[in-house]
Amino acid sequence: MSWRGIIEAYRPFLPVSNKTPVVTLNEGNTPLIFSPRLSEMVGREASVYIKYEGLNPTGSFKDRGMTVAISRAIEKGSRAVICASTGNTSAAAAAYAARAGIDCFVLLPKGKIARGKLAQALMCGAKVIALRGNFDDALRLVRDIGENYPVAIVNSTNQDRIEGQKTAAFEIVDVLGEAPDYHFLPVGNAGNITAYWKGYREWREAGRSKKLPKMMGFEAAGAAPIFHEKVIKKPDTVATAIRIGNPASWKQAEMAISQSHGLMDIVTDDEILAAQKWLAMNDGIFVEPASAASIAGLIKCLGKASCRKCPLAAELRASLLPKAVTIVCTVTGHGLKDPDVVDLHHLKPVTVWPSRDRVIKAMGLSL
Ligand code: AN7
Repeated sequence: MSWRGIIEAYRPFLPVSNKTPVVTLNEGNTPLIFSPRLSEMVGREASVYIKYEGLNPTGSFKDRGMTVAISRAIEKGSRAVICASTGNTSAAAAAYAARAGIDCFVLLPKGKIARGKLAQALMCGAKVIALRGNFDDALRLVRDIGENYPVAIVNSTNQDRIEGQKTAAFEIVDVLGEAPDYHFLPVGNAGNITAYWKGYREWREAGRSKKLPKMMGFEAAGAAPIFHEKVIKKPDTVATAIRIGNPASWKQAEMAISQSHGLMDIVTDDEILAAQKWLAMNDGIFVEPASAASIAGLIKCLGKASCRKCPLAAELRASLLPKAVTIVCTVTGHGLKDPDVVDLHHLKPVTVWPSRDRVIKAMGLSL
């Protein structure tokens, strides 16, 4: 039977009943792609897999949570939803709200949303309000408005979002037949790392796996409140999706890290861009900058010395790594979301007149 979205696939584990009207775009069931080169970089028969969440219907992992959040909002009689967003949540909310035939309001930091995401929200009919402020201002206002007006909040402060997003962990265990040893994720509002940890624990309780992964979260260096243990007033990073200074799921993320004996660390914009380029050039997987934070994090850990608190680096140093270590890196959003980033990589086409000789020369071949 064809795939009908995460609610139909994992219904007993989600907060839905037979009465819930399912609003779906057939999200989920995204590929888990083996990366030969990353595996080789880790060494010792390691297997590194990329969970490619950019292949969801709106191009990010947000669709998993949004199918549950919008379905439940409709069930409760909501006729409008609202979210604060660095872009991807707004694209998903707009799409699922359009599908459900309800209004969608999104509050965004002006000028800090990747072009593709803004286009998606506008095209799907959301009322887009650009704030002269940052994401944290937007979330504060959304919480206030959601409490005082008849609009349902679909940020990850809404538990239905976390419930939907945990299904990515289910899928990984179902494909591998066991949980990985390490799971690398970018961290912004910290909803996703919370959701994965919940998913891994529930799937183990359901008897689908024996172990739990160490959760490895990576914030952008200029927007790293959890790492620095303080609110960042003016977060800044090239990875606009994770430009967040006061994450909603802060405490839950700290729990996931400590319970799993994992790590919360930072990656610089240069490391993020280098990892984004590396993944595109070596694995053919083009992701948006924020998504590359998980890959940058893995590469940082492999640099051993630089990552003192890192359990993976420690295992590598001490040669303790189980021989066939399994690592999953989630890449959260598609590269097409943020096409302008190509300029930061100084990549552009070669322009020539349409003659055979010019083209042959441009190809680098001899005439
Ligand atoms: C590509 O869209 O917060 O730690 O408003 O778009 O669960 O927040 C996006 C976050 C990682 C971080 N990668 O996930 C939003 C928003 C991408 C993202 C994250 C986001 P969380």
